Amino acid sequence: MSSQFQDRQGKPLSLALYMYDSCAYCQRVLAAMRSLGFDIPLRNIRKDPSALAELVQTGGSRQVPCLFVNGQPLYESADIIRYLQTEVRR
Ligand SMILES: N[C@@H](CCC(=O)N[C@@H](CS)C(=O)NCC(=O)O)C(=O)O
Repeated sequence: MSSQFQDRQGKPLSLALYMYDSCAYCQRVLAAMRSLGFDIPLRNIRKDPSALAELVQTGGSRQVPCLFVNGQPLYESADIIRYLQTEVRR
């Protein structure tokens, strides 16, 4: 299956946002995603124990939001939003 997203060089990107609904920082990222028209898969760590386990094992922290980019964690809402705005293409 081809990726919906690409980096600036046109290479496919696999993206997933680890989040939960009541997190204000997650809501900021979700608002940016809506504004960019990016339909990025969500992994809700409060509803899905396997998502929480993946976040902690791979990311090293249970902090959300965390954007997984080709399996690599990117923490901090401001950094995630900047990354989406500047590096990601549909
Ligand atoms: N500076 C971080 C703050 C993120 C943050 O504080 N996230 C909270 C939820 S709103 C969190 O992950 N807390 C740990 C937890 O819920 O276990 C950002 O902007 O992303």
